[in-house]
Amino acid sequence: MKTYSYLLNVIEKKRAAYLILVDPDKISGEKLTSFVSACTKAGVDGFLIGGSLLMGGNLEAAIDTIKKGSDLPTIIFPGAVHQLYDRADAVLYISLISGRNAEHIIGKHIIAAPIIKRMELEAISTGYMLIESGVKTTAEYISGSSPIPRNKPEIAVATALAGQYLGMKFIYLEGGSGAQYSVPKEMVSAVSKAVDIPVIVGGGIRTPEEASEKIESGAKIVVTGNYFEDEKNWDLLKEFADAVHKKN
Ligand code: 1GP
Repeated sequence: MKTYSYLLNVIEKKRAAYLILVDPDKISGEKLTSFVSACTKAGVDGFLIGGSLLMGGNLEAAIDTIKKGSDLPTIIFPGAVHQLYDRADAVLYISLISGRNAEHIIGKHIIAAPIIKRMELEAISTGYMLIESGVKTTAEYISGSSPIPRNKPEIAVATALAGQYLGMKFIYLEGGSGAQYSVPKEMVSAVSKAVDIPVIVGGGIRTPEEASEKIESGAKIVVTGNYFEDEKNWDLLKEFADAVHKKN
């Protein structure tokens, strides 16, 4: 449980962790090398790699590139069973507990389990919850499941508690990549208060203030992806990392 312990340690030492989602369809090669270096200098705590849909991107090459440029953990964020690679440090073993599509709750996991075992990958069991975010996101469409309404924190609380009681190590509140609105702070707060396991929040976070607001509401890990696909925004990496880490 090296990567899981590492994340708990970051949360303890820095108040929260900041992870960057790398979509291999959107960035690769030299641009990824420069991005990894910018992230490392800015104080990012690790990388998630993957996506709901990989068109032409190469997950393995992206992980190799990140590992060449940084010692930060590479954690697969799998959109499908074929998104597994033995050189990664860990895989978020995500079960879509907000949905009712058995394939995404347990089906794909059974196919992936022997592969994960063979690869000796660290699997971090994560209760993944899609939250309504203004637009239909790729994650929602591909998974064929409806998100939890954003004005129903009680549904999110009950679902997250179920995840905890099933033994999950993290709860991931997901607005979906490119979400119009990020997960509401009231929901982050209600879920974080109800569960004892760390809450991850991602999707549609575009400012350091928004990142910090999630942490102040009780989240322990913030993830951003889209915003840094535009190189012009890289200057703000440190501001995001500081906003996540800073003590009040
Ligand atoms: C990770 O899907 C998110 O949880 C990333 O979302 O690309 O909107 O930052 P963005």
